[in-house]
This record gives sequence, C-alpha cells and structure tokens, in this order.
Amino acid sequence: MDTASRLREQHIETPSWAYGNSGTRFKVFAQQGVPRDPYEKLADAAQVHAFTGVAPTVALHIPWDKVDDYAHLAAHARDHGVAIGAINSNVFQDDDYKLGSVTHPDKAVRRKATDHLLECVEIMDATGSDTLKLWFSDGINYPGQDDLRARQDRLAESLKEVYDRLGDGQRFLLEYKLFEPAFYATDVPDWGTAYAHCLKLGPKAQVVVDTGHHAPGTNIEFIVAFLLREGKLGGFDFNSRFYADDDLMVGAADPFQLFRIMVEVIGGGGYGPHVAFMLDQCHNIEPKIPGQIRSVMNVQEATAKALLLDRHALATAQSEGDVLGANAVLMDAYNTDVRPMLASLRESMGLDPDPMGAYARSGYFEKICADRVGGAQAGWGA
Ligand code: PSV
Ligand code: MN
Ligand code: MN
Repeated sequence: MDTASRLREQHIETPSWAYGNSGTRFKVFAQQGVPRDPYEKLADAAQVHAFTGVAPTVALHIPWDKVDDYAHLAAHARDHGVAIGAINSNVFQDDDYKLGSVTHPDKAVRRKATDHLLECVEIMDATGSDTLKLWFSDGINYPGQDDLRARQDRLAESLKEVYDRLGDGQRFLLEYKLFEPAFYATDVPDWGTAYAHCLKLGPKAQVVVDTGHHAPGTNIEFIVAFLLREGKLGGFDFNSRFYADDDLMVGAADPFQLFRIMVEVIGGGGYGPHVAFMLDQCHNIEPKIPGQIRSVMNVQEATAKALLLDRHALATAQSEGDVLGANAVLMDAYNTDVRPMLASLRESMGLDPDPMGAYARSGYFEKICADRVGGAQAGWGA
C-alpha cells in the first residue's frame, strides 16, 4: 500500500474531556461555547473528524460522560459521523479512594472500585466500544503507609475479575504513570509493571503508553519497540510534556520524539487498528476544537515522515555499520516537509487542504458561542 493510502486509513481518537473546560489545580479557565453535556462534546469531536477525515472515534470518560442511555448516546455519535471509542474508567475522584481504589486496604472500597470497572464494560456493550482504558491513581505517599506487595495482589485480583468479564472482541488497556497523585510509590508506575500484569492475564490485556507518563529522558520508542515485539502494545495516549504530565498538544514539545515513536510503530507492525492512537490532552489556554485539529495534524505529520523513511537504505547502512549513513537516512525522513503531501491527501478525500483555516471559516465556533451558555468542566483539573 502506498504512503497516501496508509495515511488515509489512519485513525486518531480524540478524548471527550478535551472539549470541556479544564485547567490546572490552580485555576480552571472557562471558555466560550464549551459543551454542556456529553452529547455536545460528541458534536464538537465530530467537527475535528469533519475537517481532518481521520478522527472517527471519541473516547468517553465515566462518570464525566454519564448519561441515562448509552445506546442513545452512541446513536447520537453515529448521527454526527463518529463512533464511541475507548471507555475510560475513573476510580480517582471519590473520597473513598483517598488510600487507593483497587489496591485500597479496605475490601469494601476495592469492591466499589471493581464494580465501577465492570460498569464500564457494560457501557462498552451498550455503545459498541471494544476498549476499556484503566488508569489507577493508586499509590502511597509515605514509606510504610501500606504494604507494597499486598497492593500488587489486590490489583491483580481486581484486574482478573474485570478481564474475565470482557466479551469477545473486547480488551482492556492498562495505563502506567511514573508518579502523581501518589509521590512515594505508585502501584502501576511503569511499563514493566503493566506488562507483567497483562502478560499473566492473557491476550485481551495490553499496555497503553501515555507519552506524558515517563521520567525526563526516557527512551519511549524503545518501550514501544519492546511491547510491540511482545504483542502487548495496545495503544497510545498521545500528548506533549516539558516537565511531567503536562497534557499539552502532541507533537508540540518534541515532534522528533513523536516521529521516532512512529518509526518504531510502523517498523514493528503496529500501524493498524490493533494499536489505538488516542489523544489524552486538555486545552487550558488555547481553543479546544482547533487544539484537537492541530494535534491530529501533528500526529499525521509525524506518521507521514515515518512512512517515508527509506527502510531499505536504513537497513543497508545499519548492516554495514555505517553510523553516520544510517542516522542520515533517518534524518532525511524527519526533515522532509510533508505538509504539501497531506494537503493533497485531504483534497483527494474531499476535504479542505487547510483544516485549521477551514474550521475557522466554518462559523461553528460563533454558533456554539451563541447557542451554549454555561459550558461544563471537563472533569479533569490538570
Ligand atoms: C491522569 O494522568 C490521566 O491523564 C491519565 O493519563 C488518564 O489516561 C487520563 O488522566 C484520563 O483518566
Ligand atoms: Mn492517559
Ligand atoms: Mn496523564
């Protein structure tokens, strides 16, 4: 398949929480025209797909996107030309979870947390979603606060119960995060921990790599290559970081890192529906729909460059031990201006070659500002 066809088939999922008001723990900045409910979030996400052509699904976050009738919400998404993507669970915003959720020392709290995860699988059934995304804020702040090993046992027990509830064609992705909100020890702090749990459970459990969840200097593309090799890379939460879990627009801080990741994804056979490309971002100071459009374009550009990599020339240089030659082949791909190619790809898809400009000219923003008063908070403070 040629590069244009592969780019045309790319699928980048946007998160419902990107469309609501968000901020840091210091301040949530309200913006004009933001959605007041999950239905309006889906309508905004549909705009991102309408102008890029490659963002056909939207991740939900439960209970931020709680509705009475999920089948109805899924039908509403379809009416707008999109579908429901991953269901993100939330076992971090309840007072009961102060000392943990599925790892909590109290069995009753663990039961409540696991029941929420099972409820998310029910929502998958109702919406047609095939992916459950699990991120646990669980951890401890002080040495001795709880038993590290016992917490792993409790985590494993809950994951097993959820795993066993998954239907055919359903999977869960286990997310890791170096630290925060726990500071001394986090229960799923790294890819190795996530991988070990998933390996024990079976093929429906895979690891999701959130690009913002690593220590500075971590070689994320190595993690990607390793997990792909083991068949355990389920997807990405893309975003950019300068310091920690900044949740800035993907490709903004380090587009070269994004390119290197895409090189490994493509080289490792991960470019296809089995590895989900999801955005996990908040737009605190920039407008939200254009922020998502820009992010989708950034992922497309990194992908296009990685697809253009002359892998044959690279392999030859590598096998000859030609250090500078191999590096030059990689840099040639990275330094290619792929914007004209993506513009003509969009035209061939019946889209405007300039999604940012086309959205700005569409009048959608003016319309939502007039129609919507009192937009809802994304639910996530950072
Ligand atoms: C918290 O760090 C987080 O950003 C995780 O990455 C989750 O994927 C996301 O929130 C939504 O729960
Ligand atoms: Mn994430
Ligand atoms: Mn995060």
